[in-house]
Amino acid sequence: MTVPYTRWPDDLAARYREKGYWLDLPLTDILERHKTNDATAVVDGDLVLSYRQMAEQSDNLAAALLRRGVKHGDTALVQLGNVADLYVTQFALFKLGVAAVYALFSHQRTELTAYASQIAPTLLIADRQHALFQDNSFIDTLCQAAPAIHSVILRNDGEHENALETLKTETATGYIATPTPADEVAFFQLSGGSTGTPKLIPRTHNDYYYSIRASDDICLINADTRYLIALPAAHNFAMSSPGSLGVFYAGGQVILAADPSATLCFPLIEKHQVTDTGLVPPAVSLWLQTIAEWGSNAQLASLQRIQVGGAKLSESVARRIQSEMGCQLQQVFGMAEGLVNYTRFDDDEQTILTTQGRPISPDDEVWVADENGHPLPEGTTGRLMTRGPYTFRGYFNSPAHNASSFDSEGFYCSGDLIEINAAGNITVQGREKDQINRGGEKIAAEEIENLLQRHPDVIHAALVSITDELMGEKSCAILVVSQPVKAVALRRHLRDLGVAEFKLPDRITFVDALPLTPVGKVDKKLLRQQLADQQAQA
Ligand code: OOB
Repeated sequence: MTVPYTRWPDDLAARYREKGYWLDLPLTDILERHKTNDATAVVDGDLVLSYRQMAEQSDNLAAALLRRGVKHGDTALVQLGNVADLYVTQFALFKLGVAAVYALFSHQRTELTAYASQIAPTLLIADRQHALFQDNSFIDTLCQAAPAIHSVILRNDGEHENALETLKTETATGYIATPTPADEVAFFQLSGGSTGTPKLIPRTHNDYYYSIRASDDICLINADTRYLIALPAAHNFAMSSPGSLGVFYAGGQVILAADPSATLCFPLIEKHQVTDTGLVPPAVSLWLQTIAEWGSNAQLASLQRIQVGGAKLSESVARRIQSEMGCQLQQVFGMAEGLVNYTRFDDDEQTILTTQGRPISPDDEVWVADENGHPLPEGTTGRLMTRGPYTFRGYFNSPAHNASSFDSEGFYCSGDLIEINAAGNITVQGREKDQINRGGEKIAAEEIENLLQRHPDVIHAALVSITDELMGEKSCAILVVSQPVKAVALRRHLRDLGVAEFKLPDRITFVDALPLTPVGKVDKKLLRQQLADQQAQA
């Protein structure tokens, strides 16, 4: 059985093949190219894996899963942090032809349950080190929500016969990979979302592989690259822009860090002579602050380039990167749905400092629409519309949401407000989607509003962004309640429901009634304005 997804129309698919974007190769090819290479592929603390070892371990794992009843065409839910096992697992599942959701390590019950109930996985791979999997109670709940799960493989599960460590060492004799066809779903990316339930993005081998190869060219990735992954490794930025898969394609080295803190990353950069990394803007600010406090950037001497994306980088921070960190800046404006824009290293300084770059592909069609979907002239701000050889054509199993996210020609409306200059470079000016971008971590307002409204004392809830110097944006919940309730109790309520910590409101305020627009929707623009006014007065 293949995983259903919305395909590209035949004429576009033919063009993408003709132009050499789609090679009809599965993503397993990335590792296949290097399977006899003894060079280091991943450094994960004291663990160092060569390409050959990664190829062997992923074969072992694939064969062991097959013996446990996992089949080609199945789906899987995987939650692993920034560990080499994530990549071993990913290649094993590509080899088996199992389409997985790679949940972020910060995800909790709500997110995992939502993903599992959408894809009905047969396989769950998780880590005993995650609080949710310390005992079996959540596994039982998850299996109720997703009864097709028949195999549960846990990392750090001692000597258990179904421990990930056990499966990786069960030798695979004569294992032959059976990836899904290159124009089928390879795995699911996670949408930042703007709706009540987190949406899944089917990515095919063909489209993803193209974005990886093309990113490598633009980002100057080669066998000498030593790339530090300090953002969540399962996020699209860290996986493919150029991310781990880009580095593996080129035969370079991935160095893993559990988080982007300077105290953790600076010594890793020095020890492993890291040349490249990708960060979100708040991490850049913290790195700059550390350099200023220590009065030295000596530990970063090997770092040649830094990519910054996920949220808007301010020009003032951008200006400090070259001089204070001693490396070149590349801005990255991407989305898990597909389209990725980069500034190029040979762009003029103004472009690198003040724009979010231009698309990867000559066949990325990007234009700016007004609120009625009509094209706007160059240099005006409006809605980003795009389609292309690696931009998806529909969320998994979401016909209603797809109907409003795409126009009749298959252009995806990302919800970003952008401007495109004469040279084709994009500047992100704002956002129309109901989402908070908390330093690169995305919060769908509706998801949290729904959870807040499940508290017995909450009558109405609105979640909006407030500006924050470090994070860019933080979240504020504005509530109408039936009786006084403490902010701590509301946060506890959200934690009890099991939602990622970064989605908890940073601020909670109470009002008698939420302001409404003339059509009767909550007037979030007014709420944001009122909060900004309050902030200005404080
Ligand atoms: C990346 O992917 P997602 O899916 O977590 O978030 C996409 C959204 C964009 O629609 C935009 O609203 C925002 O994140 N965004 C930026 C930005 N990069 C992403 N907003 C302003 N400036 C930027 N440079 O965030 C992502 C995926 C691949 C590569 C890089 C980032």
